Amino acid sequence: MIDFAKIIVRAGDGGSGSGSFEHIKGKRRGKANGGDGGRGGNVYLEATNDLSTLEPFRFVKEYRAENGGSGLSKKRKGAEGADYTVRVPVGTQAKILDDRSNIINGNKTFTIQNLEPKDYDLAEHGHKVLVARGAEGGRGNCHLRDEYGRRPFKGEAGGQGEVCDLVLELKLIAQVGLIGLPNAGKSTLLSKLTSAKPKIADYPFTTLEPNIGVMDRKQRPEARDQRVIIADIPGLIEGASEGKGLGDLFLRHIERTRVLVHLVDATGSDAFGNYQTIRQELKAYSKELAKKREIVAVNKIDLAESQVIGRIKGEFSGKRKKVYLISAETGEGVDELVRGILKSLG
Ligand SMILES: Nc1nc2c(ncn2[C@@H]2O[C@H](COP(=O)(O)OP(=O)(O)OP(=O)(O)O)[C@@H](O)[C@H]2O)c(=O)[nH]1
Ligand SMILES: [Mg+2]
Repeated sequence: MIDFAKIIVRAGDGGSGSGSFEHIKGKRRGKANGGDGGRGGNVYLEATNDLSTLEPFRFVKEYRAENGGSGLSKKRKGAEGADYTVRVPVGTQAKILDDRSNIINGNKTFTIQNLEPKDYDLAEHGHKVLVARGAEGGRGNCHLRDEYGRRPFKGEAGGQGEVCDLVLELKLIAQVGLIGLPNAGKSTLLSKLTSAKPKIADYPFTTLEPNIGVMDRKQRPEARDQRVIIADIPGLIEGASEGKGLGDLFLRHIERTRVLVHLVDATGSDAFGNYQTIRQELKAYSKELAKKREIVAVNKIDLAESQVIGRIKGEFSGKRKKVYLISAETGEGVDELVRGILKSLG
């Protein structure tokens, strides 16, 4: 699931002012009557419930509003450029990149500093923000004088519309986050709980971007009328909170979840130690995240010896931690885990 996108937005340039003179029979030139150029259109971002990913922005990176029309004779103003509204999913945060906030073009500097704040939180359907302002049109020669006080032949050039780079970021608002070491079986579990079809493979870092699935009555009759959104993120490793591996890039996706399901691989050499490693990383990344309610599920019990499973269970219960024993592959124990998840969501 795409969660980041970088786009360029270009507001419309102002139309140029007209350089026009009245035609009067018998006279070489009448009064200057060139109208002003029209204003360039603005670019807006608008939050909508009709989109749920930033996927469309993978293909189209540039969005522009229309330029203003040139001024016309008889003091007629050029047409205003049409605005452009970029529709983004609700929950998108947009950031204007600093390094492009000043755009030098010729000897003019265009700033977007008057567009405060520079971070936008498009949290509700219909939220709309201005991200690039269209430029004013140039004045027509009926409004201009040269240094000798005469009307010039030409109108003024229009201004240049603002251009900026925007980073869009979508926080997936899932209620449940699946965490664990790479290869623990997170994606397998997601595919068991929801209709999502994430890539599953027997090597670490199969999941490179978060997957999201919806658990509803169709997949799990226990869910009845509840729809539970579950996020599967890339595996975490020691040092993840400092940027090792991939996981930390995606931890922010589970910051808003209500419950974490921590998957521990029963076939690993040190299941409890592995569990503690991930807990350390969570703590180092964010205290809030570490405080979140957590359900521990020991996975791949179909592969592990029952003695090993017993030992792992013992290690957790020694620390007063209840564990669910499951096989995401065969489905064993998954019903009970689902009930545990639903219960913890209240
Ligand atoms: N036998 C068995 N294999 C499992 C079980 N759960 C997952 N697997 C296998 O373990 C491997 C890793 O599973 P994934 O679901 O891709 O693991 P992941 O945690 O999403 O891994 P990353 O995305 O790399 O972090 C795959 O080959 C799965 O088929 C299980 O309960 N039993
Ligand atoms: Mg995975």
